[in-house]
Amino acid sequence: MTTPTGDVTVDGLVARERMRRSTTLQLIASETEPTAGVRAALATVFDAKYAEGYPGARHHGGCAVADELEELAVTRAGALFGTEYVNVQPYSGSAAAMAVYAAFGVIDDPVLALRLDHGGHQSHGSRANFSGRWFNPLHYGVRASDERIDYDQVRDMALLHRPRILVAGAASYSRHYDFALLRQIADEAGCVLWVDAAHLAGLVAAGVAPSPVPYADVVTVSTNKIIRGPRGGLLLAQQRHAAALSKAVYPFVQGGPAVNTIAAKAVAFAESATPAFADHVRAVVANAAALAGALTAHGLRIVSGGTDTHLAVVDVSARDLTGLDARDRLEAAGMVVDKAVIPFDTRPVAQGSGFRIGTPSATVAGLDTGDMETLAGWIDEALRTPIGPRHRAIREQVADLLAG
Ligand code: DSN
Repeated sequence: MTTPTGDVTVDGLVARERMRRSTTLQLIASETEPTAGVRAALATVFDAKYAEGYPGARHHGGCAVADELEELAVTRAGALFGTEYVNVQPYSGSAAAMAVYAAFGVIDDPVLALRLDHGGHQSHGSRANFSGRWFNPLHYGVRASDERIDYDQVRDMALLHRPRILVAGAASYSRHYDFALLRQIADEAGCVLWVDAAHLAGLVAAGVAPSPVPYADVVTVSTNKIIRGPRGGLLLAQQRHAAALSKAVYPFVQGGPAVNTIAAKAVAFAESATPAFADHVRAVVANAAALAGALTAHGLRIVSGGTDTHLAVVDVSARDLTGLDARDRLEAAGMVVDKAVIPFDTRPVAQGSGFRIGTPSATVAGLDTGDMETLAGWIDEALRTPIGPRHRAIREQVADLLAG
């Protein structure tokens, strides 16, 4: 329960959103629930503090406590991920991404990343994003045969185009990466290896996915996906890149950091180092595998045949549905997902032929692998018919499940 704002209109919207979140199932792969400690840290007096610069070298006065806080967050993140350089100031994963471009690239440099329609992210060279407008985007893809990254194509393109930055990491790719091979390719091509671990970082912190830290020049993280932290970003890098990255974050990309968010990140990093968090993440991954397996048993195709992570992309083209139709039918039945494109999709991005599911929020809500079988049945049923009474009935069953 949050403290009322005193603004009746805003409080009304907060109440409605709380009701929506507690009575429907959040299966959006990039969402989790911040912990109570994280939410408490966000609402502290640190939200008033200006602290442009870095500990010991601030533009503003009165930063001694803020310095201690930032150093604490840096130390905790360094220990959690085993990295030399940490920057806790990025406002978001996208702001951290922009700092990577600023630190390592100049306008028009070639940047090689996973195709957006194969699961990549808009900050990896979408023409609608600064990365595709100010840099020269080149894209590798997944193989048609197994929908896994085509590392031969990565190498061929890297050697042909000699990009400034090779990017790994994605928004909708459910398989582990071969970071050692990516490092080898980056060395052969003489480029920087940037791993966008926005989605992966929580899995890495819990030890359930390979860490990019030993291999990448720089790793970007979102602290609000599987990590149950505040909405924000994080940079991890080799020490030799410290000066370039620090200057890129502040003052090139950002002004004063959100000090209350840094407090919440410090809380989240400590919580993410506990055995309880590792157990939680193992349950997230087990739930994703169970849900993907149960959906397959209902005849739905999972892109790449399954998942190693917290997310999966479900192909609905055989049901003669678009991803948008699927999203709407599922939401009517109380299950909130994202529409998605599938590799080699023939439909426009605005519709797509699939939907993306993720299990972090459902796992926080207490659901287990047995519940995933139930969900798969509801998903299958909700996809079969246009929105109607059966969707409302499933929605009530979802609410009952969440009410425990
Ligand atoms: N919005 C995030 C996601 O849904 O994956 C990416 O930034």
